[in-house]
Amino acid sequence: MSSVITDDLALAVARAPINAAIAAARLVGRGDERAADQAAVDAMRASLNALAIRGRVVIGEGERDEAPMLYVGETVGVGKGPELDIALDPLEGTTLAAKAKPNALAVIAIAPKGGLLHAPDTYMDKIAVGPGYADGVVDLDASIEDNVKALAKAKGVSAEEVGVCVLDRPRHGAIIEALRSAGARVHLIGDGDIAGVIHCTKPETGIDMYVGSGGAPEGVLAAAALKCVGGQFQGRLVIRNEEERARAVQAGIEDLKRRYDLNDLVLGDAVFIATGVTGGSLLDGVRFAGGAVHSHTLILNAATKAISELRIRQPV
Ligand code: VTB
Repeated sequence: MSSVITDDLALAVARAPINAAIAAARLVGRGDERAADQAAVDAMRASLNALAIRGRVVIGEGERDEAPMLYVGETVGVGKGPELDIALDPLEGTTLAAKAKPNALAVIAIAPKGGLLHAPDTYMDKIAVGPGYADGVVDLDASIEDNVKALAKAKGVSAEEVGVCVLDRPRHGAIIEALRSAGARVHLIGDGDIAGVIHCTKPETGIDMYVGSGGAPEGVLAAAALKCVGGQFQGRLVIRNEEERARAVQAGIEDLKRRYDLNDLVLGDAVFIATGVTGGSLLDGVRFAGGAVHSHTLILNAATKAISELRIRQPV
């Protein structure tokens, strides 16, 4: 049976991140993270509800009691059409948008029903590399030094030519130190580790590997992107207290210490779509000019292997 995940469906779904990005872009640089996020959520929800899909949010804005819109379990779409799992982050990098810093994105991934891990809202330890390496070239449980060495060897370069992206957080102090003493170049980002992971697939960014802990939901979204363009991703939930344990159990996670590979997070076909809110190394940001709004969107389809970029100029 052919996949329900067609390029036409991907194009239709793209309206959701595009509209979310445009809505959030009006609030870029205003220092109001909440307002920018809410605008993106409202626009994404309205767009999804206009689509001929039977969608279920598996990664969203939070659990039902804490998020009135796009909560986990919410159904979206007109109630006809393919049954889909939806993972979304209407504004990935709320702080980036509020401060007008690069790489704020509106992001969504879709898969046939049951195709995406329902990741709880906890941290996840992550490691990722781009395509073209033997399976298991890096390992979440190996030392930073061994991973840098293995990657350098596989790439045929010295460790000094390995670039690694890490979220700039005090909790990553030891990782950053170990990376530098192994010889690697460390690219620190303030926020947005979905973009951080995708950077590994783009040699021009100088980034070969992503390591560190970030949101588990963002881990599934990043894995969906890698599923489409190739690359490797491993992750493990970080459970720090009872509340997080309860959240994971509620999400249906049985083995809290499980190490997830790409294919455990995204089981089969998937589409990943991101629209730039602020411009950056992956996408241009939304721009208002001459009575029009310009947007830039990346659509990756694992089912058809199509990689599309959409530039839309539409009246404001
Ligand atoms: C992570 C990361 C996201 O926020 O969730 C991070 O995955 C939050 O980390 O991409 P801290 O709790 O350490 O601030 C992002 O960077 C942006 O949503």
